[in-house]
Amino acid sequence: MSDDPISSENHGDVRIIWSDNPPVNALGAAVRQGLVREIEAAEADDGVNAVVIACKGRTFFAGADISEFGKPPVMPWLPDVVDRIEACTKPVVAAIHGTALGGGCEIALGCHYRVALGSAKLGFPEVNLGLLPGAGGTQRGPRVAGPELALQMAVTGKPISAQVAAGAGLVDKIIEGDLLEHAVAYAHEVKDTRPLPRSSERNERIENVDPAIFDEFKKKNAKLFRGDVAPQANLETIKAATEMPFDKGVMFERTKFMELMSGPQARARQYFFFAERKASKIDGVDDSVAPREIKRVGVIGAGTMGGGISMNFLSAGIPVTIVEMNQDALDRGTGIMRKNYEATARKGRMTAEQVEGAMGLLKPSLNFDDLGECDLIIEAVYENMDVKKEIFTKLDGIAKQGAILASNTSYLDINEIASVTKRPEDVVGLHFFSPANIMKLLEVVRGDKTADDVLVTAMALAKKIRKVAVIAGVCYGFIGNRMLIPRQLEAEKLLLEGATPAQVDKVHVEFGMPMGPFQMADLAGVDIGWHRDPSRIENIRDALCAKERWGQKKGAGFYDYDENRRPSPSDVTAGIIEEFRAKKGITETREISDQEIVERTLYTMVNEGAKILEEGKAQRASDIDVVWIYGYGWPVYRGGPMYWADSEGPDKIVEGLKRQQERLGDTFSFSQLLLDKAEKGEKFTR
Ligand code: T1G
Repeated sequence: MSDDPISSENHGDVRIIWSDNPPVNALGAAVRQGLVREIEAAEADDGVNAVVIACKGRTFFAGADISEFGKPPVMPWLPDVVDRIEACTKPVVAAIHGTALGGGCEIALGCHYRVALGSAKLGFPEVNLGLLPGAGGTQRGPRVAGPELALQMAVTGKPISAQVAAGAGLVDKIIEGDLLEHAVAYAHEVKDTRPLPRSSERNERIENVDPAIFDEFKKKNAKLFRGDVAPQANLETIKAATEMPFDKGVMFERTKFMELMSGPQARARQYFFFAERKASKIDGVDDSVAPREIKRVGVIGAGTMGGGISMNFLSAGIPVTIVEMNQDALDRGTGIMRKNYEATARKGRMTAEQVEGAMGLLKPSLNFDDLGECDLIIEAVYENMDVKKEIFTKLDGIAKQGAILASNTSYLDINEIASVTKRPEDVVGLHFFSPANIMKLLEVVRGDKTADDVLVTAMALAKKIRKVAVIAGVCYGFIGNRMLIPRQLEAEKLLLEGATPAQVDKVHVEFGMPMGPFQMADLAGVDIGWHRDPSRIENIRDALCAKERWGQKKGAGFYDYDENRRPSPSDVTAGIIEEFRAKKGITETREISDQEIVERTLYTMVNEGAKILEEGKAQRASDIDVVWIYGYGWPVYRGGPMYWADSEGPDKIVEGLKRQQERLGDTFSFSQLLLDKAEKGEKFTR
């Protein structure tokens, strides 16, 4: 293939301009240069009366080339390319398939007409990169699709279907059948139409717009605006289209775009875009290793996790055999799965047929031997090593040759579980996060003997069930939960020293976490991992559990909850903390600064992350960031714990931990890797 990704060919008097720039026709410099060259050539060619812009491969332009960001700009700028297309004196038709995203959608808006396959999607996902449509999209979008839809697309970053786009006027015709053939035919239809419908000149939809729509949108989507700066900038530039002429509007767009591009949040989000994709690469495993075929999945346990895990596969069209000990448990579990699907259908995200289709793939069974027909069996039972060993021993005798045997354990040793089987190479950890049918993160835990093709299968399956998978090594808590341990330990110690649950949680929420350590404990269940012996009270959580203060599900945990699960500080919890202070001989409490809370909880997490790296339990620092963003809601605009540690500076982290060392106690030790990075001025993620 020539280096030039842009070519052209004639279909009679229609010129087709092709882009062939795999994998997603990103609008890199060569594409931009080629598009301008070919538009000018078509314009100058008397034998050409109309132009079609189309892309080879799986999608129309999926946006600017993100890998060019931060590098010296190469002309022409993307806005100039869009302007040049729009200025063409002959009609230009965009032939859209796949996903016309960001700059791709802007190229389409620069065209005079847009036709699209019914399966195509269009969107402005720039906000997910901490940006806004910077090639005129904030000004052309409202003019063509209307300000409300443009606002929704730009601020949420969510793509819309070709049908919705057609309904709004963003797409002129939905094509069923051969896209190119119909695009050329459409070009023939419009070739003599004048004046050309230039998006920048269409003002009827942005006049007399009630400015209240912007405040209403922001109120309805307040969550999107918390912490992130890009959503506000997107709203302001879309609003500008309703307040100023096009040329002023694009200048305002450019100013806001450059502000965002030069800010820390865009850099963090762009880092994360690639970090997420890098996570699927398995170091040391050749790309030629093929995945095993998974035609049927077995799930042991129809509880919350087993049911949620099953739904992932059913929704992806993969049959599931779910096994339980008794009919009641089986009926309860499958009933909850159906209820979940029906709730999704009520929200319009599934049809009734799809619900029946998914549930139709489910085979409930009380017979453990039925798992013999499965290619992958996932154990999702009680978090107890003896129970798991017993199950894997049985599985070893039942599962067919080549079946993958997986445990959904959150903490336990996969090597120990594998050791009871004669096929340790087929054993892997698949740690789903609760609720398993919702949370995107999947930790794939690699045992010492786990075969490469088992890992490859797990990563491929994760993509198929729309999870983001990260390889983790065997250690207590793998990556995410292992870093949670020092955070929870320090958070509870801070309570004894004088902080309140609300103060600690507030620091984390202001940092950008969806909730703090104690809110999270109450949501997930204070009794998770509790030894269940109410007479054995060794820490605050034990005391809460002994009083059945198991969290939101019991109406009380660290906080008290009203009937709408609204939290309030609890005198009972305060009393328990007092009792523990007395037991520990802490006679006086002290004022604790927010900075100390950051150092004691977040800096210790970074230290643990560095240990995970130096022990080889994560393949790369960015994988740790993927785990915390998808598994625990770490704010994407901070890039993840290890990226954030680089922003703080490893040296500052070390200083902060040294300040706290006495209070961290003798269980704390520095990661040597963190100390080395601090000393050498090196970073974890860049
Ligand atoms: N630039 C560079 N590389 C990209 C890319 C992009 N825009 N999009 C994808 N890739 C790479 C990706 O890294 C991966 O590489 C491969 O393509 C497959 O991607 C001025 C400034 C299109 C829906 O934000 O949403 O336009 O790992 O694994 O799951 O207004 O990629 O194989 O080496 O994600 O099928 C706006 C981002 C840019 C779209 C396909 N556009 N991409 O999903 O494949 S900013 C976006 C996606 C902009 C202008 C502004 C998805 C996809 P590798 P993948 P997928």
